[in-house]
Amino acid sequence: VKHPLMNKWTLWFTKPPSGKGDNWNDLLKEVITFNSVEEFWGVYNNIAPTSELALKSDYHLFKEGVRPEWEDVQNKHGGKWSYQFKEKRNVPIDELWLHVMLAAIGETLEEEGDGELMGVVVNVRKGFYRIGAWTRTIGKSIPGGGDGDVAGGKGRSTDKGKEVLMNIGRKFKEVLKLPATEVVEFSGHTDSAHSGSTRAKAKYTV
Ligand code: M7G
Repeated sequence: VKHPLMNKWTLWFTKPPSGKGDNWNDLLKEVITFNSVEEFWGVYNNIAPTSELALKSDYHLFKEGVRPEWEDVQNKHGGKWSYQFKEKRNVPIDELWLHVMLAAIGETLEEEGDGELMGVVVNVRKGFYRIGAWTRTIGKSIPGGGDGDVAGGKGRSTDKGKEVLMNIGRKFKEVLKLPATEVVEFSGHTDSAHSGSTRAKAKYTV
């Protein structure tokens, strides 16, 4: 018996660069797509844990049909909640990443019908791990996006849109078991793309 997931999910891997001239696209690899709990564990039990990955590796778990890139049509108006764990030795990163993946595929990061969560990602970097949750919007209606936000008009901030994002941020922080004193930041992908991920200005925090 297979226990179906609400969505199909695709695991992606970013290989560390092997030399110069490697661009983002050469390094990003699609691994496998699954849509049941059992298949998830089959995949999970057969891949290297995050703690054993080389620096500059990433895992991305995204809804099927969404590439884990800013440029994807479903991401280009969106952003991400993210948090950096700086004490790499003391962080149970494998457990944290597992819990984030389970929250994503179990659809507990957002409310049914939000359609905001695109995927989750873990980055292995010198000096830190970063876990992120990517959303389709930055709390605004998307121009021509047909998201039903008639009253808000094109691209205008809406309280409802922002509240959906804030709820995802709060849930994400809870899954990461962060104390209230820690801050999880949301930034839009266009800011990340223009200024480099680390310098993107936080738009919201929880
Ligand atoms: P990062 O992995 O988000 O963070 O971006 P880091 O700075 O902590 O390593 C690292 C670099 O990877 C970026 O500066 C881009 O060159 C490239 N990169 C990352 N992402 C998520 C994308 C993407 O979605 N599209 C493109 N074109 N490049 C990306």
